[in-house]
Amino acid sequence: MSPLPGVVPWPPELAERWRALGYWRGETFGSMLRERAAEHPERPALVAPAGGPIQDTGTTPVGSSATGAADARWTYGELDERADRIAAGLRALGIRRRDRVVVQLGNESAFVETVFALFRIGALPVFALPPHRRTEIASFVAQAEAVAYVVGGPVPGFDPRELAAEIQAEHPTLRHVIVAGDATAPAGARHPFVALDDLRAHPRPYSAIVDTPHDRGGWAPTPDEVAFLQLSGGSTGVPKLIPRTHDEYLYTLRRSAELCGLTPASVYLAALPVAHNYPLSSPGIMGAFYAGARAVLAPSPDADTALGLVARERVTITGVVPPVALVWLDAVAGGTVEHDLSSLEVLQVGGAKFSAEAARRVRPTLGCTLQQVFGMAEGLVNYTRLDADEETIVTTQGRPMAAHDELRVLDEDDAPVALGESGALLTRGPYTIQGYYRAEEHNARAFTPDGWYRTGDLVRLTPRGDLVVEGRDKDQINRGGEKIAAEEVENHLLAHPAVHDAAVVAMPDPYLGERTCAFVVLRDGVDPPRPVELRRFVRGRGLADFKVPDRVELVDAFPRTNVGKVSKKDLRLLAASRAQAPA
Ligand code: AMP
Ligand code: DBH
Repeated sequence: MSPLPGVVPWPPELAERWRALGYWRGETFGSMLRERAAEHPERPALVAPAGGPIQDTGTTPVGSSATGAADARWTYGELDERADRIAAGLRALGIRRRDRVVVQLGNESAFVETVFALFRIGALPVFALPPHRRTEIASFVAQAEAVAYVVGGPVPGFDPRELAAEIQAEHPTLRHVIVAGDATAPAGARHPFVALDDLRAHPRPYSAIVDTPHDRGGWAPTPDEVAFLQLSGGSTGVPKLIPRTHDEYLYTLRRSAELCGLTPASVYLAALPVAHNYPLSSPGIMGAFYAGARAVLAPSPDADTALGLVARERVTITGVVPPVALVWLDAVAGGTVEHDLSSLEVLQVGGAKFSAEAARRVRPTLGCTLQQVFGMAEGLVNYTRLDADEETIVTTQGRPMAAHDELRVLDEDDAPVALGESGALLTRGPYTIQGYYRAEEHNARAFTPDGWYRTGDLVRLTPRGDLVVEGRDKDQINRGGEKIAAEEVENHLLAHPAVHDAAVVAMPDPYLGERTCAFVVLRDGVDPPRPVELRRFVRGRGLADFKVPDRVELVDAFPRTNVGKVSKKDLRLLAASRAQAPA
């Protein structure tokens, strides 16, 4: 089959190389789950809370703890059967191979069965995150020309069904809204909504319609096809979509499972929203399934909920972002939560830089091994090795997982820095993408002509080949692991009638690492809005809450560089000096 339009295909000689070297083994998600279910149908695959997820937590902890008992307990056989029924239901709706489907579900069992169903029919999930709102979802639907949008039930302050009806009214490609829960459509909705329960009740499983995982009739995807579209944290106006193929992504699961020490006896706890690349694949729930292990979905990363699940489910490994790790360390050290953590072997921390100081507390406080993870949805993932010495574990962000991951550390003129010096990281290898989806112009900047991806991260390499993340040269804020493109927020501020210019930068935060500070120049002669009104205005534009500027500063003009550009460097210094002052 010809490649999906808008996807930069792997050059054939490289694809051949990754196959010859054994990275790509001709697996698909559909065949993987089918094989596991055939090998050990009775083995537990998934534990998920009955009450559904607490939405809108982003990747940072919420104050309250969840009460939902973990109810769904599915074996591999059951998961496979459920995915198969839903796949048949999706097909009966008319959803076809290569169709794009925006999935916005939290840490609930519906996420897992739905994405496996989509994989099985070769439709591509677009992995929206729970905090995303109108502008993000509309942009994903438009970029992907999505035919369906899968949502969960309402949460306090947000009914995704209302959003779905609104989006559907504006996007004619969006034929179906599928609800994991009560599928009553709001009054005035263009079409009736479909309940996931009804899809699951399909009389014939998909495998009865289509028999082989790689069937010749073109009903199931081949390993070289794009399996899904992941989101980029981005540095541009709207998040870019990242096409990942079955073959290369399944390699990342296989290798991650190995480097994270997964065995069939392992229990992985997803404490962050599972749609994110990290809890999905590093090793994440998908790595756990690959290894025939068990995945547990936590409805929230707060210490009591997540650590309570560690104790109850005998969790062996989990992955969090630095602020969550800090909360857990403090909760355990301070005795505010007292759960039995003796099963926990590995705590992964990644998504943003974890300070060496905090890293040193992990083993003595939690009694487990720390694994730092420096990854990106575009591909490259680095892990500290579980058997590395403690100093390497606490002071580096690991080394690439594949022997054939190539790294370059370059200065501002794209010349290699001296070994050990800090510079911009470029990479290519057996699972790093060749380009974003439908983004020709952006790809020309983000990739070199010979296929290197410019990560936008500033790193240095230690003499032993480990990476230390030193900063960033992309215009992005990393708010405790949640990435915010400055330009995206600036565009929303510029839409305010009183705003003449806006510049968004990071300001240091002891807990999140960074928060956002928006500097705003007002138009002459306007009635000046208060900072809080500008924040409210941005929120009212319908975007994820974590993107609303934490602080807004009104200034008369921006500092400029020699060539007259806004000096974000100076603004960051200014933001840092004001970070202590009351907002
Ligand atoms: P994304 O491209 O949205 O998937 O985000 C990936 C980015 O997150 C990387 O390019 C880094 O900027 C950041 N990141 C991920 N893990 C780490 C880490 N352990 N330390 C520092 N930054 C990280
Ligand atoms: O931040 C990330 O995107 C990330 C972090 C750790 C990631 O994509 C991953 C591991 O796979």
